[in-house]
Amino acid sequence: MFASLQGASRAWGGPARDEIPPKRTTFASPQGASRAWGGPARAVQSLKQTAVDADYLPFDLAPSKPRFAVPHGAVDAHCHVFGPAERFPYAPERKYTPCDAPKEKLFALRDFLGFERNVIVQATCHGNDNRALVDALVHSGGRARGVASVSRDVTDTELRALHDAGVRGTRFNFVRRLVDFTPREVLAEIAQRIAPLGWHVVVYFEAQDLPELWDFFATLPTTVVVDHMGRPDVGKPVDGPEFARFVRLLSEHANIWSKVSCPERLSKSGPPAYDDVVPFGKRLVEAFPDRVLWGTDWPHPNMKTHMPDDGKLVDFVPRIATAPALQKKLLVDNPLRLYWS
Ligand code: 0GY
Repeated sequence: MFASLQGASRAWGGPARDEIPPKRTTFASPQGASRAWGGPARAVQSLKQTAVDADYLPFDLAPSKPRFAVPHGAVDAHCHVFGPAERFPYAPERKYTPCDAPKEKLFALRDFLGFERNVIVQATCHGNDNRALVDALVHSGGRARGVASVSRDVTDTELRALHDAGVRGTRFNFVRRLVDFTPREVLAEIAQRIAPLGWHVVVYFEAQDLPELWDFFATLPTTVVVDHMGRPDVGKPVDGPEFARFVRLLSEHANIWSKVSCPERLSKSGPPAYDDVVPFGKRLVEAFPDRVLWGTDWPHPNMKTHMPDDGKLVDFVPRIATAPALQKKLLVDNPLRLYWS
């Protein structure tokens, strides 16, 4: 078993086991820390800046090969790159410090799982510093597009440079454990700035916050893509009022899309099947076949219960998109239309 796990790891180019720091005493960037040495005070500060969170789970080193063969041209439309911290330090205002998850590992995983392209989404641990994202995009050979985070101070020149690198959207995050509050008028201003570039807005929020956010989403001037089905409580019925509200958001607003991603975050029944998430994803794929996207969410930041096997996540797709025509829309046609046309 162990031998085959190692083999699988080598097959997709995953990190050697000793590249993933053990929990608790590890550092995303020990070299960076030592270079920053300037006496005890600076050393302590530097180590604090790069210490991986004690409860942070590293990504799976040896995912299984999916049984589901994704259609030709498939896009993993939600994934991240983290660091390496030595080159691309994490943001001072971040709420968590992950293990490095660099572009080389992401591209190797893409190939191992059978995907052709990635959409890389800026994560909060990098704040509005999009350098790691841009570096991944420009080294992807045109096979990655990005969703950046920008502040209201971003210049038109900076926006143009992000566009030229392959950015096609900006992300507004409303999840309290991940970000500090940004006033709606600031976000509205940013949306007005990016709209002329043909970009869209990606929003991440918890289901219970949708009533309060509804009017803001309804007035956004761009396509709006909701992360992870609006994070439903899958312990509640798929026909219940909470998920019905989310379905109504998409029914009433033809510019709003949803990612049908992250069964591993939403499930209470757990891996590898994530059975309780299936009805939610299936409902959206069947009701809005032209406005759904799917992604691995690699490297799965802030998972607390378990780290998913990315191969098994791919095998989840045909359970929510049961017909080949739906699978092609979800994995190929929709992401190509939004990010590559
Ligand atoms: C995700 C989910 C999470 C993290 C972030 O930007 C982020 O830090 O999105 C999460 O913790 O739920 O999509 O990666």
